[in-house]
Amino acid sequence: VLDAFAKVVSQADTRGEYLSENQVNALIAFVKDGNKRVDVVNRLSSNSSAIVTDAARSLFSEQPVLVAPGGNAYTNRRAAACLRDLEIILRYVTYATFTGDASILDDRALNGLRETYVALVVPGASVAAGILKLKDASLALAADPNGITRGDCSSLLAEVASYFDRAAAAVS
Ligand code: PEB
Repeated sequence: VLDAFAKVVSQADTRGEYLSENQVNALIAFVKDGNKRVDVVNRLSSNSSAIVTDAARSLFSEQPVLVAPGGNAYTNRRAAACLRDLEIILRYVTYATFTGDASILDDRALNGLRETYVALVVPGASVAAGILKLKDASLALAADPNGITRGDCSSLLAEVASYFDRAAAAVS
């Protein structure tokens, strides 16, 4: 598991070089925007159950076959597994957002996930649709200017979006 600092250090070490000025400047920007990053993580974490249940409800209403008899999320046990999966993805996205690096998401959640779903006959495209619903709700929450000093969060929000896109691409 890497973070924004460890990643740059390990890349420099592989080349046997000092950190470049560009790399140092990128890390200074990372530190300067640290409060925004932590605020976004807090918002997503403290609203996680609403984000997840809304995403699942919306997915099931768009794709009712999932919860109809014979559907992959049919029976309470499977519907619960589906909610749990979305919760896990959201949690790892918050970790990646916090560390500023996708490696924890890749290594601990996405690696082998497609194969797991194929083996379980879980429809990957539907999981991806659910993840994109998590993304939309999360970005709306993260960008909500209420109760917070306004600032430019565009690059941070693009980064958060990229973690959801990465997760959706990994299963679809
Ligand atoms: C991944 N999901 C399921 C299983 C595993 C995962 C390992 C099998 C074991 C179990 O049921 O607990 N676990 C999950 C994950 C990590 C992990 C992401 C990462 C660290 O450890 N079914 C649908 C929807 C979708 C869904 C489209 C969006 O129709 C999910 C939710 N996942 C789903 C379902 C099951 C499952 C298991 C329904 C149960 C399948 C079954 O038992 O038949």
